[in-house]
Amino acid sequence: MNEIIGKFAREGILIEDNAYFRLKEMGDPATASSEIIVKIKKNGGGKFTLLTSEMLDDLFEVAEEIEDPSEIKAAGPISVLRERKFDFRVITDTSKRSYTSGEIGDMISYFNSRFSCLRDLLKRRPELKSHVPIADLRGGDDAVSIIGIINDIRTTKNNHRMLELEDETGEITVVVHNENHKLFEKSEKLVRDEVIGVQGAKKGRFVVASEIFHPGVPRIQEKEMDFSVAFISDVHIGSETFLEDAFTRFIKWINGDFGTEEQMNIAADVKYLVVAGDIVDGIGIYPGQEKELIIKDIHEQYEEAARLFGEIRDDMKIVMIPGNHDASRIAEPQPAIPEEYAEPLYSLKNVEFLSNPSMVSLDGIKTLIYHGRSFDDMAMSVNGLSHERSDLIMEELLEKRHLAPIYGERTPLASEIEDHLVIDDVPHILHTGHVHINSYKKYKGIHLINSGTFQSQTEFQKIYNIVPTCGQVPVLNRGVMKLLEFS
Ligand code: D5M
Ligand code: FE
Ligand code: ZN
Repeated sequence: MNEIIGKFAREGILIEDNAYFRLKEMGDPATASSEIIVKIKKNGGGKFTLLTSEMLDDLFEVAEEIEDPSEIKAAGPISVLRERKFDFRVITDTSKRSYTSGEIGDMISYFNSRFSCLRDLLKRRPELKSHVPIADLRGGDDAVSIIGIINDIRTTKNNHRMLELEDETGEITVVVHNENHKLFEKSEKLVRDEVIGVQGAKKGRFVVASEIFHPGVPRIQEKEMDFSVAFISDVHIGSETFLEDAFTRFIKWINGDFGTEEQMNIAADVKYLVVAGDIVDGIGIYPGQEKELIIKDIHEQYEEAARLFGEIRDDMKIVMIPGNHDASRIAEPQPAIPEEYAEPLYSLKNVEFLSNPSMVSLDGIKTLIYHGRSFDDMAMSVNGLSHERSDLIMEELLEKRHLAPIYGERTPLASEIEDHLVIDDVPHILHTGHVHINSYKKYKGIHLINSGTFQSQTEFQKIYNIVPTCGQVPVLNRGVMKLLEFS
């Protein structure tokens, strides 16, 4: 974006930060810059002018006051900006904050970070206010409460459940009796490495649980939206199973050139397009993948992605995170798609590249974006959870306040100094992909959205019996979920 600063600098105009950021959000910043320069010159701007945000406001007012329709046309980019004022903020992006030296010390600090964040949330519950360190538990205590991380889960021969719970002082075995039906059922959804609170009684070497607590989420106050957001993921450009025709129809729709009148009205209202990973198919992701690739070079895959995403109208803000097929580090949190692999994509000025996961504010709507790799582990570890019902998995992850609680299974997690996959801030929207099957649910006021795929069933998915839902795009239309079909 230095070209904008350069353009002004050549005219002797300096841009204040705020004005620069607003300019950057414009549909067509280059043309708008030219028009602003003309206006400043026309108003007799001196040799050195500082373009402030207030000056931009004044320039809009000038545009508003113009009566002659031909003049309104001339002020095109400015009036576009007036209609589309973006209030886009990045709340968390770990791209630059995420680092690890790979030492065992990091692992300890990683779990300490996870434990202390989640314990702070659990401590707010009245039942856990007086929790004690595990090492301080005495025999014969009637009622105790503890908070710990689950190291292991087993079922005994008599079908009771045993949890090994650890805090920074020690470890204890928690027993969940199968006669306590409700609690036993709840304990079926527990997974290794999550942080829970337990209320119970100390009996010998064990704590017999009477209640189990998750950090949990409160019901949130829903926020009004006067705009729409479209969600996609798992485009898999470069694969022979990428559904280019469906994707092209989707682009035509978002540009206002396709669909029924109602669908076109929705398209006109869409300000943001969120892309939750697997933009390209990548290379060497699974054995035998090259046989299914049409584009066998990662740079060329992103070049093709840039061609397609570049067709989207440029007053659409596109927010993009990587998935397990993209060229980022594979361990989560994954930094943004690296520019060195995706230069042509980076030349699109309306795309924001963020980490997986990331949290952004779209005009005040907090949106947590996560590709969803951990769903494989959740579906495998918990009875009743499956790829088809990723909405239920999202519910579970929100209650656990962690996007990928299980360490050391299929989801590679980087043991950072901090655990960036803890959900410390409750979002209005949780958007995921990866499973290639659309799902939607509103849970405690939070929109849980899985955006399916633009890839038809692969050989790999046939083996796992995964039947994708293709070319179906969820759109949050002023707070109401609409699923649009492009396949
Ligand atoms: O994931 C495509 C689909 O394949 C999605 O439904 C998840 C599933 N998948 C991917 N990897 C695994 C493993 N390792 N086990 C089980 N299921 C898996 P994609 O990331 O696009 O390849
Ligand atoms: Fe995918
Ligand atoms: Zn994936």
